[in-house]
Amino acid sequence: MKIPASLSPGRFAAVALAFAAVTTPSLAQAAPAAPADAAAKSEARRAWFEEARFGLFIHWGLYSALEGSWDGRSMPDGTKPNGNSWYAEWILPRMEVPEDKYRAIAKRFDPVNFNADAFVAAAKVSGIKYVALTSKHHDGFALWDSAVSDYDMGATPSKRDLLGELAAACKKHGIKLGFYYSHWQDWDHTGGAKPNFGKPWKPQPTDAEFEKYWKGKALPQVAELIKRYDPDLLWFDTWGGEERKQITSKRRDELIGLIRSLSPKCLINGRICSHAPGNDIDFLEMDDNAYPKEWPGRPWQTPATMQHSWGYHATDYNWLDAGQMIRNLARCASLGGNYLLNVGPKFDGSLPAPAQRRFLEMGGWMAANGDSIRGTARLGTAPWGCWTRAKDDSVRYAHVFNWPSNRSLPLGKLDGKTPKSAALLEFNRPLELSEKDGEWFVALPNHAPDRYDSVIKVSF
Ligand code: JFZ
Repeated sequence: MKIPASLSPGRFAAVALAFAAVTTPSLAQAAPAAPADAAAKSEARRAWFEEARFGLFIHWGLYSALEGSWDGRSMPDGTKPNGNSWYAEWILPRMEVPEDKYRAIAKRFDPVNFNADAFVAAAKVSGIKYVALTSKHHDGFALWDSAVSDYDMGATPSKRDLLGELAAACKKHGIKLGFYYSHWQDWDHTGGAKPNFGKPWKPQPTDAEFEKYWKGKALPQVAELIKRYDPDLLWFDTWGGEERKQITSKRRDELIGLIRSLSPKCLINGRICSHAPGNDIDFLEMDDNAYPKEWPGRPWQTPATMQHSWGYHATDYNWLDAGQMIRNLARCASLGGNYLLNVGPKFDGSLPAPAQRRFLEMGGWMAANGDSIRGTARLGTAPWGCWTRAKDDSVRYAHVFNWPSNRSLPLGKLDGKTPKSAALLEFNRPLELSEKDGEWFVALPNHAPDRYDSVIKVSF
């Protein structure tokens, strides 16, 4: 809710202070950090992130109530000019839901089945080490009680501090805390960017309008998130250079400057400005479900869905199986990247059964093979799968997706290193190594012991 300054001096001061940090001349004129300095700081800040390799994305908001359907029609809906998408969190503009009806969902947002502790515990089983929850998605609704907006958790019956509950659960379970914040698209505020549809749904803001939104909502809300919840990561969203007009390098640096001034530890993703992320982000964010073919030259992450939709969609049956996710995770690790796997909780806060099951399945594999993912460094792809390795290269992990029918796994030249032993990681059973013309081979059992990714540990 919006709070007049006179009623809540503490809160207002906090926001005003954060705000002053980006507007005071001294800071605005300060030279940007030298790239080398910024790089060293980022390296220290993101150590946990690179160690983790695996995180959980959570898309949850008012859209979750509609479950991908409106007025008897489900997304994707070819009869609507902009309805041809599975993304249930886009239901408002794509299915042309009347705005008053969409906004009214807030009045019945009472997530009685959201138990942050149980939720985090269930997700943690999978092996994830951090979460990123949509604190505000494109629709503009803040999932916490914001001092600069009435379109927020404060307008719901329970007024629960969901972000605080999640923060406490993460702390308890040793999981790092992240928030997605839609800083560019805001469909509720006149000044927020709007979808770039063939048939416009709402006009784009003028620059003056965007500036009003930027200073009056986006920057203060980001400051609130940091001051109230002390996140380890902020996840911003722009794509395809479409943000060019509104998210200029100046505004990008203003937002980064605000975050850096309030929190030395908070990581920032590259989608803060897709056309020019600059040197002061902490990692690149790939396109949705997009995997690079080689190391992009910086730390990176792929945001991935379990279905097509990010927000809960009741009739999106396009679930990946756990095996596909396990391979995606291994592929990311093999190229030095992270896998941010999404779940869309139901409107009542509960975890959909198919997601719960996949957490368990991935966790089963991770319990046996986690050493080949967590804390590893990149080593690239292989004809039969991919490679990861211990940071000191004392151990290499062959992730075998395609089991050779001749029972001999070609390891290649191993950079001229001589392996001491090889073993199936899960079974800790030795396998025979042999060498021919400088190339190494492992003798395999008849059948792949894991139908998704059998890991062979090669020690030096
Ligand atoms: C964006 C959001 O619009 C979407 O709702 C979700 O939050 C997702 C994680 O991010 O969607 C995108 C962003 C970038 C691309 C595609 C969808 N892209 O560049 O391919």
